[in-house]
Amino acid sequence: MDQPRKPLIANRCRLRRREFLCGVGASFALLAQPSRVIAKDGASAAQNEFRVVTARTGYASLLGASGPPTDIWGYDGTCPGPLLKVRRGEEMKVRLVNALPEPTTIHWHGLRLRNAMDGAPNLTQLPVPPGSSFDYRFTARDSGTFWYHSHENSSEQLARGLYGLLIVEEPHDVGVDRDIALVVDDWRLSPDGSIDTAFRSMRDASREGKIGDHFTANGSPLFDIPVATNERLRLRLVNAANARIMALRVDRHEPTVMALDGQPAEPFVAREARVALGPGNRADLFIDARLAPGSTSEILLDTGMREVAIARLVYAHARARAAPLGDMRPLPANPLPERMDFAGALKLDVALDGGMMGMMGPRGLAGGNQTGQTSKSGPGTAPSRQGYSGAAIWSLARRASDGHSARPLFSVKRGRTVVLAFANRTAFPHAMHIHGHHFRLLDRLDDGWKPFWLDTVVVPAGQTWRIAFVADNPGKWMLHCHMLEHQETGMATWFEVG
Ligand SMILES: [Cu+2]
Repeated sequence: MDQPRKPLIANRCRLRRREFLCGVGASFALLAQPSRVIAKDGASAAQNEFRVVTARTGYASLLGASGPPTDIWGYDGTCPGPLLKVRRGEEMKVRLVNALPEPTTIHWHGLRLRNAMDGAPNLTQLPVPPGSSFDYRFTARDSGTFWYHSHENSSEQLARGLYGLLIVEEPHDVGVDRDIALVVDDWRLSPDGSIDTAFRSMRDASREGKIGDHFTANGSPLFDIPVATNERLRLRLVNAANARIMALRVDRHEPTVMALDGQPAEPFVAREARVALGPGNRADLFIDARLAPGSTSEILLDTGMREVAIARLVYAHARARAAPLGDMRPLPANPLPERMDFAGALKLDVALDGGMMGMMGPRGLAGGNQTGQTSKSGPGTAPSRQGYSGAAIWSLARRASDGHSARPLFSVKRGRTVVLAFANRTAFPHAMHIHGHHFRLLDRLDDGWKPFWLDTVVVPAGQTWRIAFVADNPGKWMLHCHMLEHQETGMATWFEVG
């Protein structure tokens, strides 16, 4: 059996440790540190239990089978990366090996896991230098649709393909015939099919972020989903784009929204068969395939100018059964807080400012180093970055930060309810993402809330939206815009649950 190169956890170079302390501040001594990868034949039994995921260069057929392949960065060299699956309540053990030319981490988006495994660089762990590895190990508390992606130099590393799907399986069968995921992305490609490497553009960052015009689902320009008449399909949608809000429509079908951002919702029929997902958002749809055998139906992405097919439901020539299945039962609940104490809540106004038509001026980011990105923590130091590195274009609660500054936005005792009012005073929408917790979106006029949970919410320009959550997961958690160019130019902070 082929064994991947195994890291030796015990081997830590003293010199490099000293560099950590000098280079990025003594407080980071407390952060979990990566291990050096040592090429070695054979491995201990304990190491075998980890699923090794290597961040490396690879290829993807973004232009389809007939087009030239595109050089990407991907987990195990593929985009999306390998599908990771675990059953609820079980432990996930992933060893990230960094074979990239620059540092990286993995963030497990939407998972309410223990803080040290969250992958927030310089907040919960040191970035993993090239040639090193990091062991992620956590229990999956919630079943649902999640994804994992780089959280270091995110705007470039995600745009190059470093993301994948993570499914936490329900404790019992949910009554579908097929379970298909569509990880949707938009790419900016050069005419020869290669990824446009003009990352960190001030122009993109000060507007809606980097928007691509080449669309893929699961790395393919048109992904075919086989179905049969009267089957029930579970469709897991993930928006993996840097900045685009994906407005999707399933033609000639009536999808029911069963879960959002991994958490079961009170099922509801999607209006006009449309679902809009901000960057990072997921939706689980149940779709009864009611067209005639041999039919084909499209899943369309609305660019605002036109609709583009990104996938198709391709019907078999025979029926699966004589009639569709009966009622849809809600997905099994996850252990989320049942109530919130609004009277005793910490309430905070979080102003979102900056950007084009609200420009703050070119200041440096508060906290952290001025590049905000570049790790000095190991060999193969990241190449010098062009573009906006270190510039403050946006602010969150009147501070422009890279998300690991010395001071948290707030500190809260474990178990307290937190209400945040995101006041978007900019000319662009922002996808506000909170790590380690799911929140309720509050109604505009009263203290009711929407019948679903989210970990990322798109706050439209000029509007104030309030969210509430119980800060029940101890540690240091990022709160940032998931439009990655915004995140990297000021719209990021963190909070502490004690
Ligand atoms: Cu934003």
